[in-house]
Amino acid sequence: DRETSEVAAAAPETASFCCGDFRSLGLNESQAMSTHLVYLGLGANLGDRQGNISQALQHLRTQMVIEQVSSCYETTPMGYRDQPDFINIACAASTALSPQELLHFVKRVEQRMGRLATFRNGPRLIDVDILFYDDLVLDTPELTIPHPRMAERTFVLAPLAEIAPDIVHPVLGLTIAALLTKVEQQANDEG
Ligand code: PH2
Ligand code: MG
Ligand code: MG
Repeated sequence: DRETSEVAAAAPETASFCCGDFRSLGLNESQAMSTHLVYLGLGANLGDRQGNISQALQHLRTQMVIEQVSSCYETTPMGYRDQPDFINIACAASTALSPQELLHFVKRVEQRMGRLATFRNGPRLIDVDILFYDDLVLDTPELTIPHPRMAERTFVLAPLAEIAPDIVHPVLGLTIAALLTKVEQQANDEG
């Protein structure tokens, strides 16, 4: 149209690098972008917990740029309680992997680090969970994004609130800071 051709005429060198055409190719904004901003939650409660977290971050760096890392939180186990305390962190990363590729990649990292299958919520050398993938909402038998239990989990929300308090959960419509306040109030109410 007129407006875009004027812009192109005014800046011919940059026009060829512009990605303004993606809609005509049938792509939405996120599909057209080559990288995606993802938030991951990491946890460890066996062995050298701190070392396992650092090692997992090193593995993750082979397929993503780690943009932000929270501090380490020592947390009491939720779900199944008769196990050692966890160290939990959250990180933000940019990656070109699709959601399914990312899931398979983090599973490979867990396996390469020697994680054995135990039971649901049981102890582990390392756990890497996908919390957010851009503002994608996905629900398949294999993968649910945002992480379906994150809003109940202080051990996820506290580290995440440190690096991304203002991002809005795309399903619940609340910020991470607000979700953390809520879960803390619930814990207080329950005594
Ligand atoms: N992970 C679980 C279950 N319970 N509790 C804490 N404190 N930290 C965790 O990472 C954790 C948990 C399932 O993945
Ligand atoms: Mg988990
Ligand atoms: Mg997991």
